[in-house]
Amino acid sequence: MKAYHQLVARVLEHGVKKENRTGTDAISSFAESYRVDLSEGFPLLTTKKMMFRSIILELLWYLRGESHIRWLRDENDCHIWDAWADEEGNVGPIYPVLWRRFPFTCYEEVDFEGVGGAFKNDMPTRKEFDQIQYIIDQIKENPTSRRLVLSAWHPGLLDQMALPPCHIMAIFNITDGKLNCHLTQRSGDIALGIPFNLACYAALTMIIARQTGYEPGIFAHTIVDAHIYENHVDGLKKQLEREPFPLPTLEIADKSLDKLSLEDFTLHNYQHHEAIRFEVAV
Ligand code: UFP
Repeated sequence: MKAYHQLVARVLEHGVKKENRTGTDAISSFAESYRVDLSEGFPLLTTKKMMFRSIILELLWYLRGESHIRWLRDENDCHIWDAWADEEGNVGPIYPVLWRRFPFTCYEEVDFEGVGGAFKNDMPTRKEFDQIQYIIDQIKENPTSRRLVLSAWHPGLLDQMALPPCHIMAIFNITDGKLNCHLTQRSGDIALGIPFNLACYAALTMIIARQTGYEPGIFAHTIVDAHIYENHVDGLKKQLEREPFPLPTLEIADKSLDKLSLEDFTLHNYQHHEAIRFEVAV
């Protein structure tokens, strides 16, 4: 995939060395973006082996709405979130909770039968909002909407989260009969995180397209702090020398959103180069 290789090359060329909260320095470039056309295939990198199973499991876990990783870790033997969870597997109100049960306070007026008759008062009540279902419903009812926003940034809950969300806002958009998605990411690890994030949101766009009857269109990605950790530079340079294979395709079963499981995702013709080991900066 050219777009990813060009992104890596740009950050290597223009990035400047920056300290960060991890012990490993990185070279960072501000506000990088790229786009891929989902009609050309499923954007899973071919110049290194990608963990397709983990990508889909992580996405299915996001869609479950839970504040712990027990389904991922214990039932599916997938350990990508272990480093951020406590022993019981709790990670707090991160993506799954924010996507499916975004907590908020509602100040609607409530009628009371009081002495002297009915009166109105504003009584704050706690509610939860399913952003994914909202987006699906809105696409069906109002496909020209420019308000198809999935937000994972909740300032009031940051101190309860294992890791403040990195991919913080996805905006879906129907143009020319196709479902596009633009993702804003506040911080992106180019070697490890970005290939995962790209494949995850491409699959999410395909799921939502399937649920609403549209063809998937463009996935566009803006990464505000796009960085390459110093110990990833050699691996990425090696990866840039590899010739990409044609993209695989992803087939998703025609099922309702909450019935989807790993077996419903079939990857066809995934040809890839061998894996490259990159250390995670925790
Ligand atoms: N990171 C990603 N994508 C993710 C994710 C984390 O690139 O989906 F969860 C990387 C970005 C950064 C680190 O290198 O993890 C998070 O650190 P910080 O919160 O300091 O930005």
